[in-house]
Amino acid sequence: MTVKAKLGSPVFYNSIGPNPRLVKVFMKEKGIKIPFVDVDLLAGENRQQPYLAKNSAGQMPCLEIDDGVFIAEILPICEYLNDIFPEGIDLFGKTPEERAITRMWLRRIDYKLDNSIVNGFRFAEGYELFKNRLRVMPQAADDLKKLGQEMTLWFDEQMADGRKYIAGDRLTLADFWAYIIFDFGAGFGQKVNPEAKRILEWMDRMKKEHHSLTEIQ
Ligand SMILES: N[C@@H](CCC(=O)N[C@@H](CS)C(=O)NCC(=O)O)C(=O)O
Repeated sequence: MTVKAKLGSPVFYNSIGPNPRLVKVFMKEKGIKIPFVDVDLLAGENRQQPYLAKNSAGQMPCLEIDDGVFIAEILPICEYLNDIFPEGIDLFGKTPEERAITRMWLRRIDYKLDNSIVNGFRFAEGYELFKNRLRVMPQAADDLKKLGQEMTLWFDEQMADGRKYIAGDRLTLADFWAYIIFDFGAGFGQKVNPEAKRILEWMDRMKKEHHSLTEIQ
């Protein structure tokens, strides 16, 4: 009996947005098929009951495990799915060292790119949508967007050693997460820094090699 059969199928609480997109892309890359429940983020369903009882942080996505346990935060969600569906492409790494390196880059993407690019959006173009959900700081938006551009260059410099991917020579979840954040920013007026030539080349390659990134928006 596989672990999957023992636990039954998890359920994915889905919406628009870069965080749910990463989990959907991850599932597509791994060939994981589980039931989805759509939550209307634009209408704020994620900030009300009954969703809040599943994820008290009120954000999307979350994953329900069949014994009534809910997991939020995209990294633990992907790691959990990876553990129970170990077949297919490996986007974390085979050894403790490889997995730690993958997580290191995922954290760097969260802190250096997501925080600046996504909050730059929330505090400007996303202001009306977010003003009653979060502390929005419109006065910080331009600086966050500039920081996003600087951080893009930092990631570009990391690739100066000739690495093929964000975390080195292995394709990892970090590639998909960074791509999705850059793509999100570009969709809302934060074009990828044109000086970040290596990042632009890598994005082009990712898009050509991984159709999940164009199929799943
Ligand atoms: N740290 C969270 C971030 C989740 C997040 O920011 N989700 C966005 C969608 S991409 C969201 O729920 N936005 C609507 C809201 O905050 O009301 C994770 O890893 O899942």
